[in-house]
Amino acid sequence: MGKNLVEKILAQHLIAGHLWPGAEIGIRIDQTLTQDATGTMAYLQFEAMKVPAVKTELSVSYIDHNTIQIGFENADDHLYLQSVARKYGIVFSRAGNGICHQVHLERFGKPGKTLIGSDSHTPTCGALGMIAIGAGGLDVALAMAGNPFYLVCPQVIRIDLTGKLKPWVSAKDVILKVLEIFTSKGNVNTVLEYGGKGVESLTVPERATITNMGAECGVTTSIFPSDKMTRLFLRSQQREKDFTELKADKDATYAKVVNIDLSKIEPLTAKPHSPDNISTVRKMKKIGVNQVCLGSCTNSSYKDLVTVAKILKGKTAHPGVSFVIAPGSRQVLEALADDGYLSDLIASGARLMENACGFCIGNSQSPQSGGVSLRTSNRNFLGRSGTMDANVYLVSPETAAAAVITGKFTDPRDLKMRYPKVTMPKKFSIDDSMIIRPVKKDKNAEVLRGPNIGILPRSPELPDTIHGIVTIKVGDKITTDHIIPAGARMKYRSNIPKYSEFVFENVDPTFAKRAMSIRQDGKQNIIVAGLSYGQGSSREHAALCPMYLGVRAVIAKSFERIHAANLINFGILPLTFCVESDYNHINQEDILEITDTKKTLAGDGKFMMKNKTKGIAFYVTCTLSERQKQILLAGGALNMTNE
Ligand code: MIC
Ligand code: SF4
Repeated sequence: MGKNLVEKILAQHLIAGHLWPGAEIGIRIDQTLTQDATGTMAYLQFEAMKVPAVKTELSVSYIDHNTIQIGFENADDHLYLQSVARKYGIVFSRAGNGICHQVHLERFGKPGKTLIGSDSHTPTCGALGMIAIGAGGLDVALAMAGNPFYLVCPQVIRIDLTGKLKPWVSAKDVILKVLEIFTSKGNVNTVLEYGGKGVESLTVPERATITNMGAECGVTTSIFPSDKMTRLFLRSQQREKDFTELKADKDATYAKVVNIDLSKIEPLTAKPHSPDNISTVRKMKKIGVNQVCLGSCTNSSYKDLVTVAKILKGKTAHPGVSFVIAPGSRQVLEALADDGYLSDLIASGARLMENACGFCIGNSQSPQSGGVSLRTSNRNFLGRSGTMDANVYLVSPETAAAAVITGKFTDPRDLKMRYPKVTMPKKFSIDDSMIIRPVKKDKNAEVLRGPNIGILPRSPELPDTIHGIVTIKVGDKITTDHIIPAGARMKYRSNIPKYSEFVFENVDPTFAKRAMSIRQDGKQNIIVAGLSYGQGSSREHAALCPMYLGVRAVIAKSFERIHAANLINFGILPLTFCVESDYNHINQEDILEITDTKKTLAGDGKFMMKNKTKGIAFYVTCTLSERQKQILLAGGALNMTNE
């Protein structure tokens, strides 16, 4: 029987388990990436493992998230990361070089390889035909130390693309269509494999927009075949030698096949406050727009920015619109400058930001109160922009450009101009001087720990009885942005006691104080949640900080993959309701109790949870592999490493 692309790459990397969808497998990891906001914890964890050097083929540490540097914290982090990279053989991409996913795609990704990254948009490199997966920092640290990466063997859904995109419709509209079909919940342990005739017309940067935002569906990753387009892209990056052709066998089988005719897709938008809240742009016609932000790791390639430059040439941004651009990488910015497009953008009134995450993570360019912001980024969660009552819509670069001109939501097909044709450079000018390669034999290099570099908190062993208070009860689709905000708070990523003060800040600002005082009284905290708990960012701080505040269990209707793994890594029990409606019988402040935790965990993982306040009981379950049980019993993965 033929194999699909995912099976082929996984089979070549399989170290533990069998490729049976639903079963746990361990795979060899060829490449890792980290960024500065998750990287400091990942490398503190890596240091604790006492391994002399990274054991992967390639590990890259990027500085791209916290580049605003208000106060000493971010700069301390950058120096720590640079010095750790030097000591342990890690490639270091300096601040100013670009967003990790864009740079990795340009300079390092290779068809057929495996990559894990401490960032949920790591699947971007699936555009090159690699298995690229987002993970918590601790899992990335373990992979750098030479351990396998464990995951549930995914089911593979094929997305069969036919037809060609019509003018003014682009890759962003394709992934918004996919989000409309799949939504942002219920897709864990699934890979989306793209195939069909329609794939042939999509360039690698366009494919990257699609694989990048597959993360919003909650899938393990997304992947495209490696074909002629991949070869052209790698050639333009002067690394054609990295090309290998890769495709599914003709008789490959899939869990499901979904057909999408590219020629039928219209300009789409994701409305506030979820990337799966899809509408056509045409329906949004009358809404006025205050801000347009172009960039982020989703849509900041040369093609995206040149398309906008061509649309805006000779025009000025509408007086009601603040127009912001963050190019994806230094390579993109240089090419824009060399080819004259940067001048067109500047002339149109664009406010040029650094080649970094910038506005996307809400640490700058927050919109006005109640403002409408159109962004080409990938997430529009409530408050993520830094303005709690702003309305953020996700759109394609074409729709963004149309709003810059008109000051309101406009279907770009109504601009009454010819759709600009963008030819990708045959060769980009390659300048890797902002990438520092490790020097051999620098084991004695000093690691620089400024005052912002904290210590690694540890979790105690799993207690035999959890007698806890429901410190918070939340609803469906709680994202890790809700659990621990980024934006202005992100500078505390390396200081867990401080960062923990902001857990659930935008949901219930009293949470952290209440949880801490419960912990100080020697009691435990429990979180109760609805469906799809832990969507979005991979930040392990959404587990680490609750752990620090004394959270020992989360009971939810369902969990998202990366967050569930992070909870286990930090010794927090991820429990699911056996009967979903039992969620309705718990209130905040109820006292819940489970006994014999160790025995039950080692057994079938089905716990009887007593609600002491209400005098009732219900069942919750924790379906785990043997390996995960051992981690939880030890109180977290770090307690099992050989420090
Ligand atoms: C995001 O887009 O939410 C982030 C910031 O890149 C996160 C990582 C982080 O929180 O540091 C992600 O996507 O994993
Ligand atoms: Fe950076 Fe935004 Fe991409 Fe996250 S989604 S890596 S914050 S650009």
